[in-house]
Amino acid sequence: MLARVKRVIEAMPQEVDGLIVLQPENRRWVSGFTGSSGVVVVGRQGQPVFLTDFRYTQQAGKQCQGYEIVRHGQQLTVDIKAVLERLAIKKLGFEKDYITVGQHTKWTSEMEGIELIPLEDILLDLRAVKDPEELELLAQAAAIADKAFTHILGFLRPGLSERRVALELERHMQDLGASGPSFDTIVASGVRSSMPHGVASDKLLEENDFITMDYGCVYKGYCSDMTRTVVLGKASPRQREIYGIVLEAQLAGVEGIRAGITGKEADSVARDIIAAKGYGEQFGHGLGHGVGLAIHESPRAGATSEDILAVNNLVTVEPGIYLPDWGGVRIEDTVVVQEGGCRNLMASAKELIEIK
Ligand SMILES: [Mn+2]
Repeated sequence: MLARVKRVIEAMPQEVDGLIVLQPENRRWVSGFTGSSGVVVVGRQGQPVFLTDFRYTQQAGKQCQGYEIVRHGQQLTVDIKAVLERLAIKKLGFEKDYITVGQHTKWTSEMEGIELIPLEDILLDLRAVKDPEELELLAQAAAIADKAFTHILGFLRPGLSERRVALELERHMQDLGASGPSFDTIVASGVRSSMPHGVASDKLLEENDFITMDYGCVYKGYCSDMTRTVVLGKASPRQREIYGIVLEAQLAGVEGIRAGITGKEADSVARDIIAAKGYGEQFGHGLGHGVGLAIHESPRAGATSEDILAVNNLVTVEPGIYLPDWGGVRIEDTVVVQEGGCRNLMASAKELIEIK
């Protein structure tokens, strides 16, 4: 993990001489620690320190390679302060969007002599560019989601509840090695498919329903994210029409992804197609988002995003059309940004599938 620590030190703004990291995905990324409690302190010089309590000291010793492990007691702030003094850190950067007011107040009163400096999430930016090891885990997480889709096609039938379908997807992914779903599985059928985030309900699947399944898994800490919409039975002409527009937008969206463009430019490729067919207002969310240790991370691809896509960013491409009281369609892949194009991690078919 010291290669990542080095990247953090390089990215540290001039005004700080050290950084404290508590946000779970940031902490995991920079230290390798998979547990739920611990504090990372990185200075410009010296060995990085991982503070944790009795429950996690053995685990931290194994996982946080290159770190000094400090077992803290009841007075965590006192122990943090001792580490800061040892590393000669006087100006401490912290994750301003993660630390609570309560935490900050406590630090201010208990860490006299330390200047606390709120920072933008520099680790989030670093995490956006995946290394080969991360890309491999993300590809495996994606492959598990793909296999679950193949499985579910043989499982869907009228009379099943959406919740049962969600459970089947999740169970299948866990059978294949996933630790769990990467977010609350969305199974939205019939008119419910017009809700972009219709988490699986007790509604029963009915003949001629659109079924939108948006789901993914966590594999060794890394998330996958995909969406497919299928028809139970035979598609109506209207269902074919709407599906066809979303598919055209999605294919063009994937085709348009490449390093160097902004999130806004990526978004507009798909959005222009949907808008030209008169459904711009019914595509009310962004094209996609980064994926990694967290299900939603940098970069953002949306109508206002100035994020610039870089090689080895992950980004989802997930246009949709949602028509209240009728239904909706979304199709989503997760792709790896490359020079001049992208590599799609998802292999599942996107032509309209009718479940007979
Ligand atoms: Mn997504």
